[in-house]
Order: sequence, then structure tokens, then C-alpha cells
Amino acid sequence: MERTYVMIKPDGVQRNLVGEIISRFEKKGFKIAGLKMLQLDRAMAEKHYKEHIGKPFFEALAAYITSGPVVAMVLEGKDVVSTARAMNGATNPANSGAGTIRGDYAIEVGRNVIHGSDSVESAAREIGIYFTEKELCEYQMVLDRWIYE
Ligand code: DAT
Ligand code: MG
Repeated sequence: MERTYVMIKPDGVQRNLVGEIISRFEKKGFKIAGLKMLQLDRAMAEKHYKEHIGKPFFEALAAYITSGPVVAMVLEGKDVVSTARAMNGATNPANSGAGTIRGDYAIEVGRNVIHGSDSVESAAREIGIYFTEKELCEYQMVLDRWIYE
């Protein structure tokens, strides 16, 4: 089963969207393998967004992502990397469809509420930034046979 890293950004926490967002992934059928709240410091922001260091928006992005607590989670399921990205919606909420998290809850690219890994490789790297192996739970969900054929 595939795993991805999803993070509710500081605006999502401040806007009381934590329960709503987690609920969407639960209802979809994905399994929560890890979950925690933390606040990123500058070093973690640079680690997380290393491919964006030096871009014009990086300083604003780093200030935003470190501005308050985030909710970090690891989700598990079939094709969860691409499906969670689709559920999050396009990077710029102006282009995110209705029914996606960003489409429903965000307006500007610099306050787009949620992060999701963009590939299986990024997911493994990002999960490693936020979680130790011991913090990830392996368990059976009794509903799995009603979600997977
Ligand atoms: P995503 O979060 O969809 O993976 P990304 O990795 O390209 O998007 O960028 C990371 C974050 O940086 C994104 O969620 C919002 C911000 N960002 C990206 N492009 C931007 C831009 N052109 N102007 C301002 N912020 C931007
Ligand atoms: Mg990205």
C-alpha cells in the first residue's frame, strides 16, 4: 500500500478546518498511519520546501509555513499520493475545482490550506522529515473489505 504526506497548513488550523479536512480523507477510505501537531522552524521549512529555495515566493512561503502550528499526517491507501493531490486541488485555489479542499476553502496561493506530496519519492522523503518509523502505525481496518474489492 502506498503512503503520502499531507499537512494542514497554519491557516487551516487557524480557520478550524482540521476536523473537516481529516474527515474528507477518512471518508474517502484512506487509513491514517501517523498524525501529529507541530510548529515548523525555519530549518524545517527549508527542508520541506528545498526545491523552492531561492524562488521569488520562498521568503513569504517560509514565513507563512512557520507562522503557527500545522497538522502533519501520513495517509495510506491505493494510489494515495495522486488521489490526495487531486483531493487537495490545484496549487492556486483560483484554479482548484469546487469539491477540492483548496477549491472549497481557499482563495489565494499563499494561503492554500493544505500540502500533499507530489510523488511517491517525495512522499518517502517528506514522511522521513516529520515522522520516525515508530510513530507510524500499522493496523488492520475492519472496513477495508468494504473499501477494496
Ligand atoms: P503544491 O503545494 O501544490 O505542491 P508547489 O510545490 O509548486 O505546490 O509550491 C509549494 C507552495 O508554495 C504552494 O503550496 C504555494 C506556494 N507557491 C507555489 N507557487 C507559488 C507562486 N507562484 N506564488 C506564490 N506562492 C507559490
Ligand atoms: Mg509541492
